[in-house]
Amino acid sequence: MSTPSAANPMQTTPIQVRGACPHDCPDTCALLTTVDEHGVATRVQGNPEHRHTDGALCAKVSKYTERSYHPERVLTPLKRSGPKGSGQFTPVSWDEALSDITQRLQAIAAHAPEAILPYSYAGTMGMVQGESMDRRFFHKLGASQLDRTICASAGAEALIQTLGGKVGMKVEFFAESQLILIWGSNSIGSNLHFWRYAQQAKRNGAKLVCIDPRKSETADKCHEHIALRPGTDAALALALMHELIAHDWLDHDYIARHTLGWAQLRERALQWPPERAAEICGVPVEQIRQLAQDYGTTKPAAIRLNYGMQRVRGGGNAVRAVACLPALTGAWRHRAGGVLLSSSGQFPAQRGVLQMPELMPAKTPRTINMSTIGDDLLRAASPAFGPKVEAIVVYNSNPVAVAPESGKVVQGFAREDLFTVVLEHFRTDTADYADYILPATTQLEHWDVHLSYGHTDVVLNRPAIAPQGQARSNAQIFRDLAAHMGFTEPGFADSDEALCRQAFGDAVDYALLETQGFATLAIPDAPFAEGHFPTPSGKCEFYSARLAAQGLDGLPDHLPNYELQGTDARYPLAMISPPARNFLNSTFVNVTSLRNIEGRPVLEIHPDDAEARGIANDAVVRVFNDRGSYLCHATVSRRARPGVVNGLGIWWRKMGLEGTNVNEVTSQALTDLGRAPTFYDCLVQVEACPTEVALPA
Ligand SMILES: Nc1nc2c(c(=O)[nH]1)N[C@H]1C(S)=C(S)[C@@H](COP(=O)(O)OP(=O)(O)OC[C@H]3O[C@@H](n4cnc5c(=O)[nH]c(N)nc54)[C@H](O)[C@@H]3O)O[C@H]1N2
Ligand SMILES: Nc1nc2c(c(=O)[nH]1)N[C@H]1C(S)=C(S)[C@@H](COP(=O)(O)OP(=O)(O)OC[C@H]3O[C@@H](n4cnc5c(=O)[nH]c(N)nc54)[C@H](O)[C@@H]3O)O[C@H]1N2
Ligand SMILES: [Mo]
Repeated sequence: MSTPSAANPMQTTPIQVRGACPHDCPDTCALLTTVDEHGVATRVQGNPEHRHTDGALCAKVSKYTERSYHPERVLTPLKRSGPKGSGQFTPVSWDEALSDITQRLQAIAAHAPEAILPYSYAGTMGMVQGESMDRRFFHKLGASQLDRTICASAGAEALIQTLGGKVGMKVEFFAESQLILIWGSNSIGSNLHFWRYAQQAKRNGAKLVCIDPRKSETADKCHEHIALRPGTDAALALALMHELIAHDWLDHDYIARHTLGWAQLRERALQWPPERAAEICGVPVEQIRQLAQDYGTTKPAAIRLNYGMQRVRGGGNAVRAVACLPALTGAWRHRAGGVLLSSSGQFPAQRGVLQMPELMPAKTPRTINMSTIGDDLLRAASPAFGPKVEAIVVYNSNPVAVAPESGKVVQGFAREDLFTVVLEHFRTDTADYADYILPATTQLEHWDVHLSYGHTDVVLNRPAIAPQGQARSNAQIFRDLAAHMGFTEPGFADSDEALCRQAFGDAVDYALLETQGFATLAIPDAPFAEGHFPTPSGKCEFYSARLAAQGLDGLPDHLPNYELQGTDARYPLAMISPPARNFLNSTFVNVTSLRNIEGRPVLEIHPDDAEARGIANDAVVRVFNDRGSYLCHATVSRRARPGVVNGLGIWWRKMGLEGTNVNEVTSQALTDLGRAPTFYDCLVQVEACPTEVALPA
């Protein structure tokens, strides 16, 4: 006999519910969750009907039930009962938590609403649980605005200046390319469904080239690996242009009709003979010449450009330089040619409807950059900064683990006079500093709708199971807070499902989303075959008058790292900190089966650099600079290039050695464009650890 499930009282047999993967990943997979007759989710699979997901999920999301039913889920509101950061909490009722939070926020708003700061990123990429009722709430409150720069804004700004928006090739057509440059991406780990198309191309004879300082798992599977120094991609791209010009591998007709600033770019590129770039990039000049020949003579040629190159001082310029390449060779003429960094600008999202900026006070509140939260939480009131931050409401993010220069971030969150509310699934490093932790639902338990930054389909997420314990969706929590505050605008009454419908309005067929689970946007296969770039000129802008008007270089150039190797004898090693494959930023670190695969926090170091420091494989090492120091285990490996160490991230601090992680040493300096962080522009020293190490409990 079967009993009806909790999510669906009519259900008496196992069912499959269509959903969307919420994680910060370009793939935005369509999910199928099997729910048994007791309302328990027993399995999460990829939807085989969705062409990009193709029935396959990554290792992480295959474990989604393990994460959702994790014994350490926060299932009731919790109030701090010990010192800040101690992680001591007592369960309280929703009513007590909401009433007290309301009073605290009202008291601050009475003198300085901008002293309240929301802090969120893409823990869920859902438009409803990530950027709807929360924004309405903070707009009405008059809180500070948050500049959400921690991941992608350097590249986004570069694309906007060059191509006119976050637009590019359709991911499926990589399968038809004859040459694919995978530039700054470990796609096997972070963009699996693109990688499947690249594999198809490889089987059809395409050449795959990986451009990455680290010999990543993706580099292992490509025909060629160009292991350049971190932060030197613009130099490489300019040398490629030099060779395209020198050998006349140019599409003169395309350049004449669909580009702007060719004469200026040509002059700039001619200053970059391959020898000059080889010196800067630290790669053989022959490798650059060969790459130029491959790119100049293979058709169709495609570039999967990604975030690896952006996390340095010149990250924006590097993206600008690479984004110019397909217009020089006319690669855009073919649907399997061009470049893809992000597809998210192609979606007709109705952000104004969802977020209601009209609720903001007449004087627009200040904006605080999330990437400098370490400094900003420690800043005193001043005419330039405005009021000191007195309250922070964190959701969909774990800043204590992921933001740069964590020593300062921790100091800020530890302030006794900072009122902190964290909406979470788990007691993360950030939640440990909360005054209140509010239990949030997971993707299996709430409604949402998703765009993607790696394909061009909208995906709907229906709840598969009832909320666990007393968990509420983010949107519900902000609706509840609005009610306690006495906000009466009708926008505060919209249900989560109503918000799903508002996200794209009539621009997407909602009935199709309901029946099929996803809907494909109508976009031409080769969007820029005839130009029509969404820039002011309608052309690919090699020269950006908009940048020049801001007093910046109108042309892309190579900007050396802030922390340039060889300039500080104390810190001779460049450190990059790309993600570990089985984590997603700091998400999944507490999922035992995935953590067991990663083992423990590691620093990959080249055998020569290890030997010079007397560091044996697996030894505990201290990684340090003037900002801080952290401990981890050395992996002596040729995955690291000489002079560069790879600190794989992003571990929860409390699960690392001595309660630290890689962001102890990263800096708060910002990129050339887009005000983004420079995680991979970081000099360190590494030493075998002389002392006994405190291991996590
Ligand atoms: N499994 C997994 N998937 C993820 C994530 C995750 O944490 N884990 N994170 C998600 C998020 S938030 C994002 S933003 C995307 C990121 O997705 P991608 O941008 O594809 O990033 P990664 O896979 O981290 O690959 C970055 C690669 O760039 C290399 N790199 C570092 N510095 C440089 C440089 O100066 N130049 C070049 N050319 N390469 C460099 C690194 O060694 C690394 O292999 O992935 C998403 N998907
Ligand atoms: N050193 C170094 N640091 C980095 C990076 C790097 O490469 N190197 N990468 C950077 C990048 S690309 C990014 S995008 C950032 C990412 O940083 P974050 O955006 O902070 O991402 P996560 O660490 O995954 O934390 C997301 C949190 O959101 C929570 N969450 C998920 N869904 C929900 C929900 O529905 N409701 C609520 N309330 N919470 C939810 C999860 O439990 C998780 O704790 O980190 C950056 N930090
Ligand atoms: Mo990211």
